[in-house]
Amino acid sequence: MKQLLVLNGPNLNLLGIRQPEFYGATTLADVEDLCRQTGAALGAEVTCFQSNHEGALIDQIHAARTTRDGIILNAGALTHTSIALMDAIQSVELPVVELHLSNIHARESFRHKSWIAPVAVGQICGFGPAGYDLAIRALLAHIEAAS
Ligand code: DHK
Repeated sequence: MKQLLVLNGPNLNLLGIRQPEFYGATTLADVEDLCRQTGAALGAEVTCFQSNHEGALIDQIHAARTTRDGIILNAGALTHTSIALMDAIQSVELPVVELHLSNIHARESFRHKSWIAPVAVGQICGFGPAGYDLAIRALLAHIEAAS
């Protein structure tokens, strides 16, 4: 059974409350349930983790190196600033799908830059919580094709 990690970064614990015009009304708990259900339907085990702290996310990426087959990462605003997260992804050599609820390319210009994109398999953005379902499917297809 494939093991996937869904990592959510800063402020995503406030999903459902925070700026619903961008991030929707679905809570993080509901998003994580959706991820686990999609994974189970596709024969994968999904583990979820959220932190507001860059180092905690990096620790999770490092730990995933020997325990997971791939990562879905919504790094929140760290997407646009964190070379450390980019380096962590490059260091573990796991496939990563970059995920955003909102369409970052249709928002402020500072959100157009992603430090995750160059080290990700691909990016899914703009589809709200359904993006997590798409990301799990895309990641599993990538892992299957690579094996
Ligand atoms: C989430 C955030 O918190 C923002 O900082 C990003 C991303 C976009 C999202 O759409 O999920 O710019």
